[in-house]
This record gives sequence, C-alpha cells and structure tokens, in this order.
Amino acid sequence: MKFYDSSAAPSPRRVRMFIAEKGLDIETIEVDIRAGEQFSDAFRALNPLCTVPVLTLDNGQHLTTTDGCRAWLEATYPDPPLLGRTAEEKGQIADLLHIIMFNGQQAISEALRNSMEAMADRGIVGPDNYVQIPELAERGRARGARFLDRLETMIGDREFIAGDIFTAADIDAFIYVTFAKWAEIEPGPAHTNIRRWYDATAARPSAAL
Ligand SMILES: N[C@@H](CCC(=O)N[C@@H](CS)C(=O)NCC(=O)O)C(=O)O
Repeated sequence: MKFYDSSAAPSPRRVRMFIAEKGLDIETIEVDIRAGEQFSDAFRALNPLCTVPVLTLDNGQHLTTTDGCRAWLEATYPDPPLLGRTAEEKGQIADLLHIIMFNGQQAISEALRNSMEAMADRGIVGPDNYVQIPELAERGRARGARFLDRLETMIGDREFIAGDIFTAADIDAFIYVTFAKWAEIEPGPAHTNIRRWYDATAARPSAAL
C-alpha cells in the first residue's frame, strides 16, 4: 500500500491526519504539486484527475479521493472509529463532513484559486485549465467568513464537533480553519468555541503532521 501525499495541501492532509489517528504506518510518497508532478504520465496513470491524495492498495486498486481513501481505511481499520460508531452517528458525521466541505472547503478554494497569481488559469483543480473569476474570489471570502460563524455554532460547548468523540469532522474543520488563513480569513474574538476547540485539536500529535 502507498499513500500519495503533498505536504502543503489540505486534501491529502485530511487523509494524513486520519492515518495518524488510526495509528497506521503507511509508505508515503510526496507529490510536488507546485512543480506540476500531478500532471506527469506516471501520476496520471494512478489518477487521471491529477489530484492528491491517492491511496494504492496491495490488490492494485487506486483510491483517488479523500472520501474513497478514508472509507477504505475506516472499513479496514475500524479502531478508533472516525466516521461514526452507530448508524445514527455515521449519518450525523456524513452530514457534518458535507457541511464542512460545501461551506468551508469550497468557499476557501474559490477565494484562493480565483485570486492567487500562482493559480493563474487554475480556477478549478484537475487536469483542465479554467480562467480565474475575480468575483468568485470575493464571494469565496464572504462565504469563508460565514463558515466560521456557522462552525462556531456547530461546535457550541461540545468537546468535539460530533459530540463526545474525535472524528473526521474535527480533522476537516481543523484543516479548513487553518487553510482559511491563506485567504486572510481567521477566527475573531467572538469565535470563542472555535478557539478553544482549535487549540485542543492543534495539540493532538496527528495535527503536527
Ligand atoms: N475532491 C478531491 C479534491 C482533491 C484536491 O483538490 N487536491 C488538491 C490539493 S488540496 C490537488 O490535487 N491539487 C493539484 C492542483 O492544484 O493541480 C479529494 O478530496 O480528493
């Protein structure tokens, strides 16, 4: 098994933290996406969509999205559970992950991909080029700020986002609050729940990776 990672990018970090929380040791290959290694023939053979993360399994199968990698990891290494223990919790965490992706990841990606000079013509991730749309960057920043307000309420006075256990929802929200800083979106003084929860998550060994 091999994990194709890219150390500065948020999506593979979602799998990297997941692997660390499971206590697994998986051979990791760094893909230099700034140098365009994701477009090489060798990488396209693993994932024609030219994105990281990728997990290659011992049976020759390639899992090419964060969701696919984590679904397989959870089913193969169920302890500790990160995608829910009961049917109800699995449903709840799937909801949370969707909300975090739609309101957090999508907003911040739009803000950055449509404004950064280094992302010129890379408005959407993947093998095809798309021009930047400055209005999308502006909208992304507005949505990103609202994401923090929404997350503040989602966390409330809970220790973890889903309740009493650490889950993939904490991993993803932690990574996107960190990623939002690239777009100059940061928790303010009113985001006291985010600050408490963020500091506790940052202290976990998996967050240092
Ligand atoms: N939905 C995909 C998205 C993966 C994704 O966007 N990966 C980014 C890094 S965070 C990437 O591969 N970027 C390469 C590029 O920008 O060309 C997943 O979660 O696996």
